[in-house]
This record gives sequence, C-alpha cells and structure tokens, in this order.
Amino acid sequence: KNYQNTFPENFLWGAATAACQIEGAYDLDGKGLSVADVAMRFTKDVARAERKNISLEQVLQAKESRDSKKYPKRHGIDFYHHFKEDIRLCAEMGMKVFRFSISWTRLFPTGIEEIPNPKGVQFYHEVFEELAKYNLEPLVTINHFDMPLHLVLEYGGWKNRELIAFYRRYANTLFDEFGQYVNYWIAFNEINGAKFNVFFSTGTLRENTDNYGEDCYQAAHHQFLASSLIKKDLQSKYPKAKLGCMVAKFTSYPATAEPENAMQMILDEQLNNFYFTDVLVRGEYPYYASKLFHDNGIQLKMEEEDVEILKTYTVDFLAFSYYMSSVSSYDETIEKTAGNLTEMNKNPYLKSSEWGWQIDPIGLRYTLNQLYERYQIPLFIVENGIGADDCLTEDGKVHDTYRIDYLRQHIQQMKLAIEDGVDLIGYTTWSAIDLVSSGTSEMSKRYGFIYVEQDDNGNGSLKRIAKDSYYWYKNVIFSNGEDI
Ligand code: P53
Repeated sequence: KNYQNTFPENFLWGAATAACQIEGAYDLDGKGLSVADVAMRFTKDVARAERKNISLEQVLQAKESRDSKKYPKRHGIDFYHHFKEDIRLCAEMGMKVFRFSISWTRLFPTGIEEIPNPKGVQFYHEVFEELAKYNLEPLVTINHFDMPLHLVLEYGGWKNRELIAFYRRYANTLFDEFGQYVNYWIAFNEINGAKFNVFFSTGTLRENTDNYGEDCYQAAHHQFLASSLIKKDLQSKYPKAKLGCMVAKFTSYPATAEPENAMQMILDEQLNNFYFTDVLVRGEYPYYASKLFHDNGIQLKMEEEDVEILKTYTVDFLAFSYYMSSVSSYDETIEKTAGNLTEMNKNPYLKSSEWGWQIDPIGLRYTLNQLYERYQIPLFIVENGIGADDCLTEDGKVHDTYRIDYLRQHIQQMKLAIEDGVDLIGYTTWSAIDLVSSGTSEMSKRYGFIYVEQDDNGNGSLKRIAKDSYYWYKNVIFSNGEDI
C-alpha cells in the first residue's frame, strides 16, 4: 500500500439521518407503530437509568395514545413531506453520500405481512429517485431503532428466533425494490444496542422474563444470524453491493496507569464493542464469550447450522458511530459524567458537550487504528457530531462555531489515520439536518448542518435554514478535506 497523506479521491463525504427521527407521518399511508413511536420525551436532566428502562405498562399506555408531543418521534421533522427540499439542500452542499434508514413499519406495518404496503414502497422509490437525480450515493440502514411494535408485544422481540424470517423478508423486499440504487447497506444501526439501548434495539422487555441478560444476548445472536442471512441474499442478488455492520464505538482508556485499569479497559472494550464486531467481521464467537456466558448464567440457544452461517457470510465493511470516549476503572465509585444511555466515567483531560458527552478527537484516530489493526477491512464512520442547543439569531442565522470546531478536529484526526495507513472509505456526520434526538427525543439537542424551526413540543414553521457549518462543510467536501 502506498503512503498517502490526503483523503482518497473517491472518499464518501456526507451526513446521516434515521427514519424514526426525521420522517414523522407515523400513522399516514398505512404505517404501523414501531418502538420509536412509543419513545417518550425526556430532558437532559433526567437520569440516564430512568430513560433507559421503559416498562411494558409505559409501552401499552403509549400505544393507546394519539399524543405526538409526548412521543416526538411520531412527528420527526416531517421529512415525509419535505424530503425533496431536504435532499436538495444536502446535494447543494456537495455531499457525495446521504445516510438514511428505511422505516420497517411503513413497509410491513406489523412485521408479519407477506407483501409490503404499496404506499410505503412508493414513498421510498421517490426518495431514491430524488437522490439519484443529484448523484447522491445512498447509504441505507435497514433497521435503525424502529422495529415493529407488534413483534415486541406478540413475539417478545428479537429473543424470538422467528424474528429472523420477518426481518429477512423485509430486507429482501428492500433488495428487490431498491437494490438497483444501493451500493452500501447497513443491517442494523448500533448492533451493540443489545447492551445499551435494549428495548429500541431488540424489543426486549424486563417484564416477561426471568433472565433479562440472557434474552439480550439471545436477541443479539438472532440479529447476527439475520445479518449473515441477508448478506447471503444480497450477494446472490447484487454481487457488487456491500453489507456492513455498525456499532456505537465506546472507546475507553485506562483511568490511570494502574495495571488493574488497563485490564479493565480490555474487558470493557470486549463487552461493549468487540463481542459484536468479532462475530460479524470474523464470523465466530470470540474466545472470551464462554467466560462471559458462564459468569452471567447465560445459555444461548443455537441451532446446528448457526456456526456455519455466521462463518460463511461475514460483513464487507465495518461502520461505526463515534461521539466521545470514556475511561475504564476497577473502582466503581469513579466520578461519572452525564453521558447518555451507557455508563460514562469522567476523563479529567477532556471537555464535555452540553449533554455531558466527552469530546475527544484524538480518540477517533485511536479508534480507527484500533479497529483496522484488529480487522483489516474497510472502515466507514457513519456518525460523528455534537448535539447543541443552537440559537437562531435575529439575522436569521445560526453561528455554530462549536460544531465547526468539533468536526474540524475530528476530520484532522481522520486524515492522520489515513496517513497511518487505515482504509477509511467515508464519513457521514450526525446529522445532515436537525432531527429528534434518539436518546431523549428532544428537538433542542441539535446536530444538523441545516436548522429546522421547531421546538421540543413540536411547534414551529418547520422552515429549513442553513447554519454556518453548512457553508463550512461544503468547502471541506469541495476541497476533499484539504480546506478545513
Ligand atoms: P442522541 C447512545 C450513545 C451513542 C450513540 O444520540 C447513540 C446512543 C443512543 O442515543 O445513538 C446514536 O440523539 C444513534 C442516533 C442518535 C445519535 O447517536 O441521543 O444511532 O440515532 O441520534 C445521537 O443525542
């Protein structure tokens, strides 16, 4: 491999979104309810644990409610009616790739239908056509935290092996309908959500089980198989298309130079990240899995064919989100930062965002090297960005210099990683446009290059306004990462 200290010519610059955070129109044209439609709004002060543990009772209550203020993912930013404008704005910015996800319940309202809802199929045809018009490469997440609610309530979510067949039918519908448009697919958003975002990721509830931990790992096992099986399907239908896996990368340093903490870091990385990527990239359970199962009283139910399926159909690229880093410590009383849905130990050398996420650009270069060293397959950063309560000034502008600073510093580190020799194929920031937050469902936690005039209660004109970062990123793309 030749020495390279610039971004490759065909580098995929872009930005990302997710259906359940932008589309809205949760009950239009035959769409069924998804887990995202029952996600309540929180504020940044609410404790992490409280946000995480949704109960069956809360789900059933939400199911009967028609309230979109309380469940803001139902209205999103109305991309359903604004997609032409939004895609045009992204294209005018010079983006090469647009990451979005398909809403499973727009195609299969309960998940168990045999044929897809034609109105859902029609909507995405229009979206793909619009992207094609501008030569915008789609990066498609098949499932991003919005599985059908019916599959949770009637089947128990992903711990049930039957989910594999439902998902496979859904994914194959996407390949058959939209395969002509797509080179890059991602099977599941943040598949390690089975550890830190259990309900929205796998539809597993604490109520109807006596071994919640086992259910989570069983659900992940079924998602691993689903990923492998659709890789098999995709490669027979579109041999050139690529399927990736995606993890929320929780990078961690030892809190101190004490050997105990260095060891703890290895264990944390295995548990949070590598358990998932090892299976999907290497095609087999890692050596440390048996101790993990033993210590937690977990017995995975596996069929004979599973080993072979996982081994044969591995992913083509490794995608990940990177927002922050953390530290590992054997001392559980170590100081914490607000964090989001997962445990965040405080690193005294780092500053945090308004929501307590610890900003660490060098951690991105570290992560790229760490992942490439382990796997040697192409890497794709599919989320990176900063949530901030942006202010629309009287001149109708948004001066988000902190976002420019955050992204600039991370892009500089990406460039160094490329120089290190890492095979990085693209970068989609979170997010293209302001959207409803995943963790808290707030609107005021903004990530986009494009401001959307809407408040936490869903009131506002929905007008789109380019922020300062929009013009800055346009120039970054235009100069292929040289002018930042
Ligand atoms: P929000 C937790 C930790 C890291 C990434 O998150 C996470 C989460 C879940 O909230 O999710 C990803 O909106 C996710 C996106 C999400 C983004 O990070 O909670 O894939 O859907 O919007 C940012 O600030």
